[in-house]
Amino acid sequence: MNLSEIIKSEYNKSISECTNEEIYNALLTLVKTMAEGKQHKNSKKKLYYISAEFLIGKLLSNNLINLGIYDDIKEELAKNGKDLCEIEEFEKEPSLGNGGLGRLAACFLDSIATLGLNGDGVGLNYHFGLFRQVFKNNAQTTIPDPWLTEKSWLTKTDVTYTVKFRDMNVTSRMYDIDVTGYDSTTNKLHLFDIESVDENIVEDGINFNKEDIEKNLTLFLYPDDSDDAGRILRIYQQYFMVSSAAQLILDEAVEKGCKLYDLADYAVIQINDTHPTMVIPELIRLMVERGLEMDDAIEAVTRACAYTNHTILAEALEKWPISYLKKAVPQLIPIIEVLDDKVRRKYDDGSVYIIDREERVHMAHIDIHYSSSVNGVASLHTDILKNVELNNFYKIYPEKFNNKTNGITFRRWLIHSNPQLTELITSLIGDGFKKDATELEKLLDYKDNEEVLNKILSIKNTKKAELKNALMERQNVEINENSIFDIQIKRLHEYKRQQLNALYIIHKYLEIKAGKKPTTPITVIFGAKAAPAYIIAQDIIHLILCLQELINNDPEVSPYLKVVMVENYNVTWAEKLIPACDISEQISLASKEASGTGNMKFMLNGAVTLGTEDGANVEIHDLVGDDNIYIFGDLSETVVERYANGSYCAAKYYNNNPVIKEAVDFITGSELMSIGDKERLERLSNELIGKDWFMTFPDFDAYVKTREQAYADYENRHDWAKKMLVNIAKAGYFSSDRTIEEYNRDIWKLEQ
Ligand code: T68
Repeated sequence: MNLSEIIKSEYNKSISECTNEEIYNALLTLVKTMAEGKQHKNSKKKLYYISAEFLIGKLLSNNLINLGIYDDIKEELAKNGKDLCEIEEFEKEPSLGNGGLGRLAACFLDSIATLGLNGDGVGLNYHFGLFRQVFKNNAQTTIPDPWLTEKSWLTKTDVTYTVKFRDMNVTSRMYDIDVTGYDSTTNKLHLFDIESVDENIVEDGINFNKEDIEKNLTLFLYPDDSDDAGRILRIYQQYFMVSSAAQLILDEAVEKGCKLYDLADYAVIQINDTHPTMVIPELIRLMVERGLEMDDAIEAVTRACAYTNHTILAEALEKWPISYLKKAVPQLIPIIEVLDDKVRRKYDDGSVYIIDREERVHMAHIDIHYSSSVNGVASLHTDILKNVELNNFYKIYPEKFNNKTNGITFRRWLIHSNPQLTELITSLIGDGFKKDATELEKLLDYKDNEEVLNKILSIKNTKKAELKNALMERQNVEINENSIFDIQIKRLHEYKRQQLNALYIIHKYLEIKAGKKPTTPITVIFGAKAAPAYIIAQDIIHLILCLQELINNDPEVSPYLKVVMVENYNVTWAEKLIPACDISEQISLASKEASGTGNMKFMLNGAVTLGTEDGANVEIHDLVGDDNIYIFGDLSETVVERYANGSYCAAKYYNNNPVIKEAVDFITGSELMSIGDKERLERLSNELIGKDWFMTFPDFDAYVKTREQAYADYENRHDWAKKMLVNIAKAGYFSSDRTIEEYNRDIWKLEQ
């Protein structure tokens, strides 16, 4: 059936007579029907990508593009006086993820389906996702972000499992979302849920009774874990996810004739960071329950599992006290003890044990000992894992360690979010790049073509104007589309150093006040959510919002400098911000950002990176060369060394560098104090002067100098357009199709 037939049968109307909501619903039916017809034929071996997060974004356009009907539908709707963009507004964006890790999982699903691989995602059906961010009194507040509507991409299935906890059994049910490949087969994203969840238990903001597990289990992603109840709830969630996954995996394999010991011939399980780690002991437990010897079960599971590490930050590596696990899932303790015991018998280095002296279980250690692959997500990150952070493990298992530099799906981050640039590229080099992204390099032939360079600039201007309108419409903020758009969008974390950007803004504000005006005005845009329990991150948001108020209302400064923080930054915002960006801020402290994927999306859309030699920035730098990127700051070796010898003293920089002192003092000066919250601003200032754990001060001068250089170079638009073109042309390497081909070649080995 085509769209008008569906509309006829569902509503007995013609397209032009329908409301946008009715058309949206009909498009859901159309896509689901078409996707169903392209189900993967389900070959012997299957990948299960288990992740606590899938930051999928809105799906309508993406599905229409991947099914090859986007243009036709848009045209058909237009003929009937309907606008696809307006219809898209009906779709709620599910916030089933937090940041890069979750978005990566979504890009990977797109590429897995596109490459025709047999692989599904497995996660949880959070009713309220992460949270919705609302700014009040220049601070972040949080409210639930419901996304489940009566008609949606989610399909309830008949698949149910019993998941056993210490104090209760619950029934998990599988809900499916189709994952359409681009001009290819359809896979599934399986999201598990329980029926007893009660959305009404949420009181003010996002608070709820954390102990009422049957009612709260799948309410939120990352419920506040600053107290015991919150931490135990996370264990309940994780186990609920992996026990459901493990039962699904075993059932599907057995149905295909698998003998449990041969699981690895039927299933490969990619563990996305440590949140799904309990799948290892759970699979072992289930296999033993079904009659396998413990040692055989351990071998079988080890062969089938693979682990991806996304961070070297110690505080992000999960360690669960045994006492917590006992409260929720005591059945796993004997298995974990066996796994630990085997390690202890073989190695006397306590740093590789699973259970430490304080009776905590190191989840990553389970993954490394009992998986057959351990990968980092960018080449620098993997080197740091091998040589520093996980060196003790690397010495034991050199063959397990491998790098898989992250990637992004060009279907969403170019074709969907920047149709104008897509059209220009297609007109120049054909559309081969949509399937083989390295073909973008053909654009280099146009590096000196005046007409092409002008078109690239003009598309950038169009996207900037679109963003200006969106900001006016959604936030009632006016920006100048002829200013430089300098953008930093990512989770709020001290290591990502939004505070360094804020210090630059203060410095610039003071310069303008003193009469030194920038040639082209500058608009600095932020988007970031901060974990509710992460106080300093909230303080940084507060500082940025106060700067926004101060600067934008200062008639002396605002014609030259503006600051905008978008509210509730999400995938939909990213799709508008990235194509409009001139300068992409990737300024994490070297060694701390595992990879970054925003950096890739920006370069693909012709933004030039201002960044440190960190994560995938290093690879971007190698690809585009010195002339097409702005690199500053200390190298990761220096940083690692400085941490190791404990030599860093922030106060010395503060006292000896008047420019730093002036900017930091401004945080607690009268202008900001009259707008902001004394406690927050003072705490932030003290944190910087007393600690500055992520070393913003040592990089400050170089950052200012390099940023000024980028702004100066921007004045020569012709040369700037060349930099844009080189960035676009070299972005092909960062297609997630390449990343997934590598995962499959080295780890999954699925038939294509
Ligand atoms: C990100 N990690 C990395 N983690 O920071 C980023 N972690 O460099 C990388 O590009 C991306 O993963 C994909 O590999 C995350 O997003 C989390 O969100 C997270 C959440 C809870 C606990 C630990």
